[in-house]
Amino acid sequence: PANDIDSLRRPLIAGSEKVQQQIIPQLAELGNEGLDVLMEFLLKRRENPATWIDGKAYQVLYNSDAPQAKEFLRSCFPEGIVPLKSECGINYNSLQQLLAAQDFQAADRVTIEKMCELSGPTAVQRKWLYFTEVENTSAVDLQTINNLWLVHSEGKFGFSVQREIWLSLGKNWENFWPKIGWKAGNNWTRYPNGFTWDLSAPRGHLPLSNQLRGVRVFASLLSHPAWSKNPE
Ligand code: UYC
Repeated sequence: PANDIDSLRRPLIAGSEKVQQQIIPQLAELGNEGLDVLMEFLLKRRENPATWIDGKAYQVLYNSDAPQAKEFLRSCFPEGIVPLKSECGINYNSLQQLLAAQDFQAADRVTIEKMCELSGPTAVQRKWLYFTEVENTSAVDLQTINNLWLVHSEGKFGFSVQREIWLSLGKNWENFWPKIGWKAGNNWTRYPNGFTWDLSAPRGHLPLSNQLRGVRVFASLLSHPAWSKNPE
């Protein structure tokens, strides 16, 4: 295995994203020595904002039973690899943990809850949002939620991904919904079991926004200044 490790270590550090993506699961299969390489990799990159490649490496360690991996994460990344910044005193640990575990369905529920928390107690009670509340939502908090989704989904899921697709289709909802798997022909995808709760879903499939009360809330979210400003 020493040979295998050496032949994987270099391309993990210097290779393209595509190469890195292939190497991470190979290292995961090599036991403790593979985990050591992933830990070294994460530490080396920790000065830079986390990408979905960091997410992949982190998830291997997070989902491993190895005591050394648990101890490493506890001491070096106790809150994960995305800074859980909030202007509203909101705790994003549960969302971080569900996404690290790739439990996208539970993460989607928590995302809806956190969005309501961000708008205050009346929205929490109501369990859904007015578009005016979304317009006034903290950009810092939206970026935190979005970064968690991006980093833990190979860059496939998140509001910014949905925004990019929506803009590329000239904000045409009838083209947008089928593109992200929310509608097929005349049929809305049924909540929750019609949706695809893993990475085989189309880009932009998650997180969900209920369209029952119209598109205005989702339009506000996708138009929020958070997505055109640089991260703070
Ligand atoms: N649901 O169909 N949705 C719910 C979606 C629609 C409906 C929740 C998404 C169309 C009802 C989430 C789509 C529609 C409820 C989503 C979708 C509809 C409900 C839970 C594809 C009928 C029960 C959170 C666009 C034609 C609750 C929440 C209620 C729930 C998401 C029906 C996350 C992306 C137009 C009856 N749907 N929703 O908001 O509000 O309750 O009555 O979008």
